[in-house]
Amino acid sequence: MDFNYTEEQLAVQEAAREFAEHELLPGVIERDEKEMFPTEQVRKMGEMGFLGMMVSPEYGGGGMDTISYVLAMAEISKIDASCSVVMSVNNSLVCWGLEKYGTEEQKQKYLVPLAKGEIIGAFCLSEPEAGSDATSQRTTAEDKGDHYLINGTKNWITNGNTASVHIVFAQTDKEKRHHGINAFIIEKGLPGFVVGKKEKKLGIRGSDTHSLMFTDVKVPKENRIGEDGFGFSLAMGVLNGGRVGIASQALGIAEGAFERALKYSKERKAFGVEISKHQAIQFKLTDMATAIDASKLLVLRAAKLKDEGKNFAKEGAMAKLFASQTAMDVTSEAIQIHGGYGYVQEYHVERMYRDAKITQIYEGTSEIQKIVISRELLR
Ligand code: COS
Repeated sequence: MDFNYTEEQLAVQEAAREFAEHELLPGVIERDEKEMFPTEQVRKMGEMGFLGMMVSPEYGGGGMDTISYVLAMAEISKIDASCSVVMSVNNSLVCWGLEKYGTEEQKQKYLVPLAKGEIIGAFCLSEPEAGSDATSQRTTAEDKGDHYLINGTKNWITNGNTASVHIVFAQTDKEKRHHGINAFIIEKGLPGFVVGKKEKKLGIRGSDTHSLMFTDVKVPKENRIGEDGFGFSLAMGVLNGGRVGIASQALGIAEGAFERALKYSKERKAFGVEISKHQAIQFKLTDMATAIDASKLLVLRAAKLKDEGKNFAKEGAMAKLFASQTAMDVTSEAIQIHGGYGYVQEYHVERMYRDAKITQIYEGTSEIQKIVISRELLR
């Protein structure tokens, strides 16, 4: 494996770092506290090309590889995971699937503005009773000839209120189980489509998470993605890629907390010396840095396999499983190193600790990643 980044990858990483430090850091504490969606920041991310990084330039995207994407994701996540989740969903779960499986009309109408960041998208798979058990979709899509009628409820939808375009999964033929599931492009504002309550969350509090209700929502047939019954395959394929993005988000959160802890340990004095001179702190920093490097290698391996068009489901799941645990461990230790200061807002690490937790839950819990990995191992 080549560990050298290309000039272009380094330039993307640098641009993301600068952007995060100058545009995302100011106000990040307030946005978290007040649960404010980062409207202006997301608009700028769109202008910078961060919302459609891997989409071909033909459809308004940056035409970049997955390595560039994960490097940028990590940089944005170092500062503000509420912004990087918007980026992750738009790039991995919405744009990628539309580009790969959408019709030319769907791409022109939806992918182009999504890739340019003029609008943002949402991925609506989870339901009140179907999170990990994603084949048990209760939302129905009744085939009415030239259109489908959608009925049901979706839960914990990132970008739920802000998105203009929702990729919604629904069961058309229950007899066929997951082979009867379809994916639809549903525009916000269609009659019968209601955005439910905004969730109050432990972390990523700037992001906009809602339940969505569909009552007899009429969706034209041309808004189905792929052949009849292709929806579940689409969801699984898209989530494989999404998990690499979330792994890089977890990596970035861990890196951000580590950088702050390292800096603080060289400034703060206790017992007459900087705390970095104490072996108790040195060992913590060592464990944090080692786990971060291991996470980075797993993330880059998965990204590289994806770029090479090889199967990366197991490697992506491993990256997410390990990097999300690393984010939990490193943010916790970063607080410990900061002591009392770590427990209060202005040192940032308490927010990172809260933000880290979701990386073990969304786009497949750690337990689901273990299912994906073990099935591949035992295949
Ligand atoms: N990549 C590609 N295809 C996959 C896959 C993966 N990682 N995991 C499962 N599949 C396919 C299987 O090959 C099978 O297809 P076929 O019947 O055509 O062979 C289909 O999906 C169903 O799989 P299976 O029969 O194993 O179903 P199970 O219900 O036992 O398990 C899991 C499916 C648990 C893997 C699936 O429901 C899952 O990934 N759940 C988590 C969903 C998730 O991430 N939710 C978060 C929502 S977005 S925030």
